[in-house]
Amino acid sequence: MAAERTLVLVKPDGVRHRQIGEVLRRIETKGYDVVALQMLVPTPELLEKHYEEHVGKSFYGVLVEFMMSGPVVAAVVEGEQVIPAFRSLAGATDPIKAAPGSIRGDLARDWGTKVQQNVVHGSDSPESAAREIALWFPSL
Ligand code: DAT
Ligand code: MG
Repeated sequence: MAAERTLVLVKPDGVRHRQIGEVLRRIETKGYDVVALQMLVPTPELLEKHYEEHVGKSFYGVLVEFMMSGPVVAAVVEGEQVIPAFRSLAGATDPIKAAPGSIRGDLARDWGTKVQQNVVHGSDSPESAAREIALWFPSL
C-alpha cells in the first residue's frame, strides 16, 4: 500500500509540559517519518478552518482559546497507513478514557473536565489530512 501523510499537532499542553520530543520519539520509533515541522501560535482564522466541523458546538470556544494559549508544534508525518496508525498511537479523545500506552493515556496531565487538553491532534481521514496539511503547511 502507498505511503500517506497525516497532520499531527502537539497542542499547547504538550509543549508546556516539555513533551514535544516524547511525541516525536513515539512517531519515529513506530517507523514513521517526520517530513515537515514548525512551531507557531495559531490564529483564530487558522483554527476556525482546522476545526471547521466543530464550529458552533458547545466546546468550540474553550477549544480555540486553549489552542491559542501557547505555541503548538505542527508536523507532517508520512508512512504506510499513518492516518489510522497515529490515531491509534494517540488514543481516545478523552484522556481519562485513553488507554495506558497511548500518547494521551500516558502524557495528558490536565485531564478531568479539560477534554481539549489531550496533548495531540491527528487527522481522522485522508480528506481531513489533505485539507489540514494544506492549511498548516501551504508551501508543501
Ligand atoms: P479528536 O481530537 O480525537 O479528533 P474531535 O475531533 O472530536 O477529537 O474533537 C476535537 C477536539 O475538541 C478534541 O481533541 C478535544 C476537544 N473536544 C472534543 N469533544 C469535546 C467535548 N465534549 N468537550 C470539550 N472538548 C472537546
Ligand atoms: Mg478530530
